[in-house]
Amino acid sequence: MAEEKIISKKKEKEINYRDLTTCDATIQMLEKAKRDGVETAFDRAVNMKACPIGADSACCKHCAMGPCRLNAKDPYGKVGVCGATIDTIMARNFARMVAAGSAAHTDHGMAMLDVFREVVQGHITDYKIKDVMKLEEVARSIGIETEDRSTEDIAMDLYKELERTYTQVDGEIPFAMRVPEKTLETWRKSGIVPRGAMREIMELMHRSHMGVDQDYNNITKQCSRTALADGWGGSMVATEISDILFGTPVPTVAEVNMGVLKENMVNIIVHGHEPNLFESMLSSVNEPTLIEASKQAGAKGINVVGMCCSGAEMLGRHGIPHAGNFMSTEAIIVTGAVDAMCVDVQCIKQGLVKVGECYNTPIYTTNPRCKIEGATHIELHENDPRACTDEVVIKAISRFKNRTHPVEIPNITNVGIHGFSHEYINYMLGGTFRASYTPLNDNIINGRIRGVAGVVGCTNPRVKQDYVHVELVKELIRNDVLVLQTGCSQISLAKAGLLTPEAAHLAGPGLSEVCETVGMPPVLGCGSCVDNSRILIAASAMVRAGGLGNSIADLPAVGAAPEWMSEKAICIGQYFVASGVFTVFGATFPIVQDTKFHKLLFEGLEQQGFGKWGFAVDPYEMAKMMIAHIDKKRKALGIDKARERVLLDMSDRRQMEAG
Ligand code: NFS
Ligand code: SF4
Repeated sequence: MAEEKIISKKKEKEINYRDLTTCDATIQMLEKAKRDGVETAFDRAVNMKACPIGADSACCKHCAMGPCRLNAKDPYGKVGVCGATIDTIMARNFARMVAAGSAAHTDHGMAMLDVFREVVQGHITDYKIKDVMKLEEVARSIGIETEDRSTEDIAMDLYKELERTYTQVDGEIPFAMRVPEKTLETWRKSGIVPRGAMREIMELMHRSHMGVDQDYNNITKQCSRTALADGWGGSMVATEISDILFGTPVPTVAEVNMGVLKENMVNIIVHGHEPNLFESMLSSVNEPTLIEASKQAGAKGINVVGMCCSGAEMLGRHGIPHAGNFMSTEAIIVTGAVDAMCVDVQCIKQGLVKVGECYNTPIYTTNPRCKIEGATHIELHENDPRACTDEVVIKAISRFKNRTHPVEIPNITNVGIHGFSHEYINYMLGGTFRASYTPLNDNIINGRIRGVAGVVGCTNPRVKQDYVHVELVKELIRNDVLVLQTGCSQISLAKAGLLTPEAAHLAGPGLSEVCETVGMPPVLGCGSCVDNSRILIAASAMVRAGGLGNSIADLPAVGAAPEWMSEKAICIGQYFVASGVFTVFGATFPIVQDTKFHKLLFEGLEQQGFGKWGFAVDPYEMAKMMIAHIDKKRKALGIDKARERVLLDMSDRRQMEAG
């Protein structure tokens, strides 16, 4: 599979950046970087031949008798020194990715929960409970009494309950109560309802150690359990607590792309994942004395913009502009206009520091978990977050005053609507008085909407940036599939202008009719990667609303991460699959085809009542697979005929209108 790459890698150093990305702003900056003699991940990807054995996951270095390299062309021709088969080796490698991905999301969620506890106990005063209604809803959803109780009492109970998501030794995590019954039953039968994330990750690390679990079936079970501890655990807690502390997103008009930088302002980028840094930065840049200081320095003011998932969350919560996704983080520094890049955790390329040095843009790390050699560390302490973010602003102002490099900002911005929380989708489709998912289900049952797809995840320099995301989503909506988005993928589509109600004309007749009636875009931006949990909640709500089967696996719903690169993405994929969703990945898949482990992930899991994995590099092939799956589910539900009728009806009507 490693050979099936979208970009043909050239031996010679001459790179045409148009082959590597469809983002015009990024191309402009990469070309400038080339003139300036500056290198980015795009250049390094061309010059770094991916190890083919590693790409197939046919290499094990879990002990010093190895590393052992098996041959993907003859997968059963050889075993490791300890006797491990290709299936064991691949399953263990896969397990380690799931464990790392789950750890990243759950550690993020736990950090949010720490902040929440300290806020509730009054030790942190810079953050507050902003959304009491959401607090009560989340509390009720896991059986906490809210009637006639103080916000503090409810919040403390919620804290104690949610702490179990991480620390619980035995029993089911609290949000298991949100899982549709039949889905939960499938998990229970397989013994994969997560206990606490710490326990699941620990056990998965243990079992994938040399000489422990050497049955790929059994390893896969613990992969599912650990991944579910992320999706229905760590990530879901991160989303819900962030909403409670900082507000539940509602549709908000916002700008994306590099044009959101302003030459005459102090530009600060916040990049990473945890909203507490960004919230504090917002407070700092609105501080009158700091604004005044920026003016003293000759700027028109302070301009804060987001990147990656930090930014994706701020789009829907506050309408803060977003400068670009993962593969644009180095390129944007090339503008020379970035006076500070402030980061916390995850998806932060070490290469940023070097590019920053070339353009006199300092990178500020703020989280004790993430320091980078050559970056300046200014730690954010939640009991006094402004100390950190004020200092970054002051330093940025001084960098503005002493800008040494000519500034070139690509003059491109794209306006779109972001912030479709599952609460809002409910409200939007159901109306004020009967908020529910029933109208969505009705439109699926009557065939106007063929099905629902979650298209999410990273960008990756091994595929043409944004291209697969955009083409896939266009193809899906053209076929009446409603698309929900998060993370870097959402930014790809926002740049392509599809997060607007006007994009409804690109949708098929059924979906466009629904979009026009409701006034919504055919592509709904739901937030950051942890906000994939919103998609899980929406899927559960669809099951509960009725008419589309009894489990998530029955829904005409699919998922995709077409340009994935991170271990977090693999974990997300596994929790979608374990939740019952057919999930297609692009770029590359770290498993050898025609092996037993491959068969299990791509077929076997579905037979056990879960979803399954899919893989395709080409966006059109990917769309075809996803639509075929949706149609299969429609058929099983007996609603395939309704769609034919509605489409016939529509073409009649159009003919009548034309005539
Ligand atoms: Ni998700 Fe967010 Fe982007 Fe990928 Fe990275 S920022 S958590 S991992 S690259 S979508
Ligand atoms: Fe080789 Fe087995 Fe050691 Fe892996 S665990 S490196 S397959 S001997």
